[in-house]
Amino acid sequence: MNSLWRIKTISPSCWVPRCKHTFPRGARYRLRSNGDAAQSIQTALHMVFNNDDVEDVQNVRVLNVQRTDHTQLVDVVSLLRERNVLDILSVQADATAAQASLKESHSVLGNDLGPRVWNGDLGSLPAYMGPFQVVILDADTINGGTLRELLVQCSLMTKPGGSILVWSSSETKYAAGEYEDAIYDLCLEICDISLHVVRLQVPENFALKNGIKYMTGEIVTGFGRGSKKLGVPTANIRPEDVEVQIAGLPSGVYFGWAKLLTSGAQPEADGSVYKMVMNIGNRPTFVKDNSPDISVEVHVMHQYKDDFYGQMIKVIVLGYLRPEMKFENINALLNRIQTDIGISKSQLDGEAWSKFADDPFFG
Ligand code: ADP
Ligand code: RBF
Ligand code: MG
Repeated sequence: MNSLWRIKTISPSCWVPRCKHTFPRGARYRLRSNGDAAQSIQTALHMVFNNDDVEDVQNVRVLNVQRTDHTQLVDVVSLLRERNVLDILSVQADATAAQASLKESHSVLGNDLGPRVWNGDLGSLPAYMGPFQVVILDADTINGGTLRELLVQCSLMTKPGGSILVWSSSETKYAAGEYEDAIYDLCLEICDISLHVVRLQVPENFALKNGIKYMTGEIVTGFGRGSKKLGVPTANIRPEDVEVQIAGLPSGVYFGWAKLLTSGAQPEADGSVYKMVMNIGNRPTFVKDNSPDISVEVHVMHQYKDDFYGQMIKVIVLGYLRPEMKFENINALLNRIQTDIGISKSQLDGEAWSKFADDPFFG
């Protein structure tokens, strides 16, 4: 599938108002840094943007993450604006100075879309500022062991079908194998690799890398950590029942459809098919020392009258959202779970996944 198509399929609800005036086409901005950086950025942009697709490009929301080097910030923004990209958010450590350097080259009036700078680090970027269709990452921002950390954060802020472009001015800073290690449990795929740029992509509709999974298992008691009290009850499936299906899956958060099997069950429970969100893993927020105690927990998006311990549940797992993470506190975890639920709901209502509610697997 080509990049043009991807840009055209941004969900309308994520669109930002279109700017009245367009940036002059073909306008050139003085590039103050060395040519290699500009060339690498151009290569990166070329991987996703098509210059003839101006109307859609104006609706693309871009996140630019780079080191505190104002000259280069101006470069990325200039090259984006040459392609008529208007909605650009830059994240830099020294945001005040960066904003001043941007003002010199691009002025943004009133509510017009234009380059903005976020004052703070990537981790504290409010969710409402995203999600982004394109994330541009300066590889020189990445030090030592933080490639994975940055990619985790970026992947959480990228729309399905969107791209993360990692560029460097000298040569590709990391080998392909290092990217593979960094993203093995992220909702990302390596799509293009060139000497100066790597393009990673969030799969369309968060589709699982190795295809849909069908699972049937008995609901057992969990770890009594009271997820019901927190408003998110999770039916724990006996891990042995789904051992084969979860074998190749990373710990993390999935979504799909679920149905309780009611025949012979006590008490008789609602046997309709409902949306579900599922966590596979060892709950690092609560459990220390990498417990081998893997749980498979399903939150069904329905208010049942009774508990249904001991009953069988069938689930179809369709999409993968994110790896399991260690949160600072329960509130942070609950906030993220609410986001997971929201994304899952809208995905399951979409064309790709809604039909699976009627899958013959559910009988
Ligand atoms: P446990 O630690 O035993 O899993 P929870 O607080 O997670 O306890 O509650 C889970 C139980 O709540 C499930 O096993 C099920 O019987 C019941 N339950 C009621 N409504 C739901 C729901 N919408 N999704 C999942 N489980 C639910
Ligand atoms: N626990 C974690 O420690 N980290 C997570 O990232 C995490 N994500 C979850 C996402 C969803 C949608 C659900 C339902 C649960 C998640 N949990 C996570 C598990 C949570 O800690 C667990 O439900 C409670 O500890 C109760 O067992
Ligand atoms: Mg539970």
